[in-house]
Amino acid sequence: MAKKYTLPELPYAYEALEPVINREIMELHYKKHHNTYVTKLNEALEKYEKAASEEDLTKMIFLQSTIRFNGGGHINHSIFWTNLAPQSQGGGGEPKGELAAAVALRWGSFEAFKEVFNNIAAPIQGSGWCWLGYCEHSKQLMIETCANQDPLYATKGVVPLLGVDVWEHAYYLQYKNVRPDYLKAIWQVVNWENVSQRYSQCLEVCASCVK
Ligand code: MN3
Repeated sequence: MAKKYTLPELPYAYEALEPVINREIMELHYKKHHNTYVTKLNEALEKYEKAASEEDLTKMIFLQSTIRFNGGGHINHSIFWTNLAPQSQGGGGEPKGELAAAVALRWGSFEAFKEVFNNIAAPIQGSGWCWLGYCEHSKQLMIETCANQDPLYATKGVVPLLGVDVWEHAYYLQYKNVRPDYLKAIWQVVNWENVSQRYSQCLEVCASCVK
């Protein structure tokens, strides 16, 4: 039996990110959108397992795009919820320590980084994500975009640290068509502790590779 994926617990209440992201968006985004990715991923994996047992390669290939889309949606949103935090629980502010130093080294300052990030995220055509990631080869931070629900590591080999969902479902009910306003506001609820932990894990992995 294929593993059943489940919706991870949301680490805060639906209204906890207000006024940056309102309750209605969070509730729909988590309970409808993310939940649907999980349900469809499980259905597709079950069909894939059956197709594999029947050695039906055509069916297996046919199912791959469904697995990529819904599996990616599950991976991306599972990271996204933890990348955010209410201001009462440490959301907003600036990165500290090693991550702050790496951001300053790459973009000059935290303010400059945010500007570059938003300038890349705002014009993403259609639906997608903008990521702060870590490239294990160049050992550098980078900003990358992904279309649809393509997961960053699986499609670009870059470790995801902070993802911003720029699908309209992530902001439209509150910000309408003005994606730049959503991008400007979201920094107030970024959980830099979570992003830093992800970055530290990358450095630890790299350190153990060298040995
Ligand atoms: Mn989404």
